[in-house]
Amino acid sequence: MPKKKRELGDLSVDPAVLDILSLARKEDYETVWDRLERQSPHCKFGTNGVCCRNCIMGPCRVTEKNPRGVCGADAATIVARNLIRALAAGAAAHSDHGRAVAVLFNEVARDENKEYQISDEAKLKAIAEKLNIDTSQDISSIAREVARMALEDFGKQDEAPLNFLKAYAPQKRKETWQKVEQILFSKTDKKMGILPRNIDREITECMHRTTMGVDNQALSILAQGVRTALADGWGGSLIATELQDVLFGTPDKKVIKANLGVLKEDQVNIIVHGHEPILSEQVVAAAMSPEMQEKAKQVGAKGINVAGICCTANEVLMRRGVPVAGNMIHQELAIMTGVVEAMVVDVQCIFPSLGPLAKCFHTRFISTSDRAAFPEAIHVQFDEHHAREVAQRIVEMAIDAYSERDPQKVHIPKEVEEAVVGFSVEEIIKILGGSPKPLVDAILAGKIKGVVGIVGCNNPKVKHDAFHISLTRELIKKDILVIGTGCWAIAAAKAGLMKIEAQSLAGEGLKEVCQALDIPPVLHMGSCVDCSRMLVLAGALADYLKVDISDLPLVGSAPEWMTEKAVSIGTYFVASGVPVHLWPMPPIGGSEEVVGILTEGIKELLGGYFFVEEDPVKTASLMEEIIMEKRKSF
Ligand code: XCC
Ligand code: SF4
Repeated sequence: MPKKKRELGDLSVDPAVLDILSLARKEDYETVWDRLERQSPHCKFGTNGVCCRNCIMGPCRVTEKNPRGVCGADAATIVARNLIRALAAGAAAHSDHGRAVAVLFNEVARDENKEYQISDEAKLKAIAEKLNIDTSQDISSIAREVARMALEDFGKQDEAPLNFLKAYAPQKRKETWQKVEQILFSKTDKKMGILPRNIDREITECMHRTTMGVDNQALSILAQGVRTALADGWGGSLIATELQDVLFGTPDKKVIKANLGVLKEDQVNIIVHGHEPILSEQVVAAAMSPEMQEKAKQVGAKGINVAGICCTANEVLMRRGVPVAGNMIHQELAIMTGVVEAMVVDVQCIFPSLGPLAKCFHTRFISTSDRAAFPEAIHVQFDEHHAREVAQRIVEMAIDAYSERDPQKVHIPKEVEEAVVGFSVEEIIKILGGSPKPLVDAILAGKIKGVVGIVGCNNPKVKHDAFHISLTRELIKKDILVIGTGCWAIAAAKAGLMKIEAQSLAGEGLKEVCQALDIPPVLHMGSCVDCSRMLVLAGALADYLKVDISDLPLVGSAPEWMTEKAVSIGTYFVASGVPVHLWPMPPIGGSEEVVGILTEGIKELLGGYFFVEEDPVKTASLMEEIIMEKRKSF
């Protein structure tokens, strides 16, 4: 007997999603929700983090009755090891993205790649200044020096902290990290470094420590997790963001369109999905070229329409104003509209279900990265040295597919919203008139009580976008400015919370500030790697006030998280001094010790900590309490 399906209305708050979902049920297209249902109920050992597969004496599952694995590892060890393995994978994803950008940037700086160029010299100089590089040299010498310091952070073998962390983290926070290392050493007699030395090394060390018979104490294991997360936030992700800005331009304020309604019935539709703008920038440029537009007309289309999904969407909407078709959950639904000629992907958050699904349509599902293969995909190998040529080939494949579109299968939801996006730190400071002072003043005067940064994913276990949107609405009502990235940002854009008109949903104080600055009360700061922009903003406020980040009325949240990357992001915010809310509960419930460290113990040391709450309204109240408490000493 097949299980009873969840009611449509329980799956998402987005009418475009519900529209396509009822079509999917009618046509029997399989979705992420169907597969979730078949995987439920989930294994309890996995959910609580107490299943260990780290050696072949196991797999071991510890319980109260059976508290040790074959090697003798207890629940705390197993839970902590599993957690930092996930964290390391997340940090690896962000940082491998950062590496690709750094390697390309180095080639561009050395004139070894003519397909890309330095687009933002002002940003390059600003980065160089932070890194203490002489900016009176010519641009390519500055670029080479910046590239060297970025690449060094992936490969240096000394014990000094990362170049980028030293250059970007606020003074007081760096002192805090050093102090924490000393406290941990004096309390435990064991060195427990938390300042990252080399991005790859910290990830490798996570793997080393968590293999059978190495690090078997929760605190020690979690300290390495903190170090790895910091290597991501103030290292790999930050390098990705900063060097992408130099190559492709620093985002500025612009208006975009969001939701599945951005797809066009009379045009060739190309969806770029994944994470790295190195590919998507070129696809967008090729599609916009007069030559390709002309080719599209020859097959009877009015033109070529590029739209994004996931963080690739966030990258190209922030810099190019490209419309966004949706967040993570939309990837299968977009193909079901029947009008997607090509779905072009690189890495991360791409369902392997897309290949077989695309086969039900004329859609070309095109993989491009040498790091990622998918069943039933057409692989077009991307190559930075022939980027334009490859991008053009991809666009041509989409144009070819147009004539195979089946009009019977066309179903485009009408939903489209407008959003004001593009809030890089540089743009925010520019809007503030050149210094963080007006924002700080508004916070001091209580017009803005504090700032909450929301990040992260969609997870079909949680009603799609529901938590994102109600939490955001509750916060702005309470005069709390909301900033964020990733699939949250796309949710907020689709819900109209990033329109100027959304000012009317804000409390009186926040509304007044937003009106004066002509900004929405909810700010899109970019993709997941751009969470580094939030760190930089927090650092700028802290340095301006000569306080630590943990003194500021800031809170973070990942309310519909699912990826390992979110574990790393949450942890680097906590380690940078920010309390972070999570929902769903991470897989740590099997160890009270680990839960205790991450929700309490870590607070005394680093100022940040995790808390879990299922209800958006309660979450907003908890955040307000934290903010009001911080304001007392502020
Ligand atoms: Fe992936 Fe970055 Fe999560 Fe969206 S938010 S589901 S990680 S695309 Ni980062
Ligand atoms: Fe079991 Fe220990 Fe091996 Fe893990 S490392 S599978 S707990 S024996």
